Amino acid sequence: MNKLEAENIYFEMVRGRAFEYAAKEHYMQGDISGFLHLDIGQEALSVAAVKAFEKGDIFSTYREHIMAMARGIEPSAVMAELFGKASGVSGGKGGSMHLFEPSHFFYGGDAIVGGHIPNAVGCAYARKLQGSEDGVMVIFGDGATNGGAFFESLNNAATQKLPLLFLCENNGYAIGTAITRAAPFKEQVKKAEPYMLTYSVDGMDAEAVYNVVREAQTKIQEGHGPIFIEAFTCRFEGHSVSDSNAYRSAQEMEHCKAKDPIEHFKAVLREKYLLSDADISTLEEKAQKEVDDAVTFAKAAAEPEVDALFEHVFAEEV
Ligand SMILES: Cc1ncc(C[n+]2csc(CCOP(=O)(O)OP(=O)(O)O)c2C)c(N)n1
Repeated sequence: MNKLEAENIYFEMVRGRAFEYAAKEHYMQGDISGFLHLDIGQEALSVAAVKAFEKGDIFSTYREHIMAMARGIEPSAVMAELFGKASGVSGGKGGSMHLFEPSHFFYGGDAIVGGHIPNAVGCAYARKLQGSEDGVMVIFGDGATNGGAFFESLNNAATQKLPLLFLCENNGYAIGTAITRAAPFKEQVKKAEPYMLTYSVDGMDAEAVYNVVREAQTKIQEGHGPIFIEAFTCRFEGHSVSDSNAYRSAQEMEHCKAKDPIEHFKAVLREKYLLSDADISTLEEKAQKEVDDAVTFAKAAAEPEVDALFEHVFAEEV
């Protein structure tokens, strides 16, 4: 990655974290309802993977606000969606877990854990038939790899040699269940090894994530077929805002927070890309301003019209 890309990734990671804290605050104040899954601690993966997967379609997990913004969806449109407003990215009818924007090739969030993985297989199959070389990336948590749909998807993608990148965000937990209690081993990459080329990466290291995703997309564009990446991450908050996170010890949380991806990447910016403290502060202030503006926009935005309930219920005829 070059200096400009590194600056942009840092900016988006910081903006993502500020966005998540603002969303949490407004959830507590009752401005946001429904589910709210925060991505604090996992920003390196959410930003760097999406930035590295430059072209092509992205199917994301429901922990997706930062990924949607990294794809180019405006923070105001994401925040307005959380507030349930008509100018939200899904018209205020999707909420936190359903940020869809086909014009950005972003098909985000599925309330059924792993339910989006077969959808990505279908999309990759369609893209292959259409002769597109860009590829499809599907992002999911470690918990999703225990479902049958995941194994069927691996099998289909490998058999059909589909242009599909499976990206597993292994934060060690599915709600409060440690992965080691739900699967026989910690590394979910082992499940994909018999089917396809696999990589493991430190998901708290933005540069490492960027490089491995970029390498995988290049291979996919060259006709290599499907690839699986497992990125090890750590979420700093509970599963959702209503989860008290009581199942993790103070010691475990301390260990987790010591790997803060923003602090880690800030050091990279200083040492490798020679950014000064003033340069870094400028990026941080700009990020906070964008989030403040997004909240102001979302608060003032209009509610959806009642008639909007009847839109997007059935597919339009093609
Ligand atoms: C098929 C299905 N089973 C169970 C649930 C309830 N559920 C919602 S989120 C979740 C945990 C998912 O964990 P993971 O895939 O690791 O993602 P993470 O929350 O860690 O990002 C579960 C079990 C669901 N929504 N769908």
